[in-house]
Amino acid sequence: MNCIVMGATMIFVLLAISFVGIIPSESLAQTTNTTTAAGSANATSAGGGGETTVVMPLGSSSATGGQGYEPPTVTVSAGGTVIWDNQDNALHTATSGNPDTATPDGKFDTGLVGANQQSKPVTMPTEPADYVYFCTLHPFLVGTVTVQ
Ligand SMILES: [Cu+2]
Repeated sequence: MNCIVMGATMIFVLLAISFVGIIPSESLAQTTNTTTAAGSANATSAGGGGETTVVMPLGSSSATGGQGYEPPTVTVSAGGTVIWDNQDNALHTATSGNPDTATPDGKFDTGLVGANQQSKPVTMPTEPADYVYFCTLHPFLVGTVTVQ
């Protein structure tokens, strides 16, 4: 009788171990999907005058990947805020300044945004203008915030 109980326990333990092995990868995949869906929703609502979100897409750390800030240009009202949503697997920034010389001008800066992280809402200047920004780690990534 004890042997049967022991056997049944062993089977449960083995089943539990195999489930633990399976579940994390599934939850990771779900988390990634959820993040992507949320990012798309934010990008869509930006056009409607809500929160303005710019995505740093997966692959944008590659100079030849052709992935840049999405959308590359956003328009906000004076003093409005923008959130950068890093969906890439590398660190990025959105730093105002001259991308040709990779020189920040101090108008705004997300600081480093980790992979699959969002920046804090970054307050834009109040003076209407086109503000060019770039990634300090990948200066080939260039975007524009138009303040109107
Ligand atoms: Cu970058």
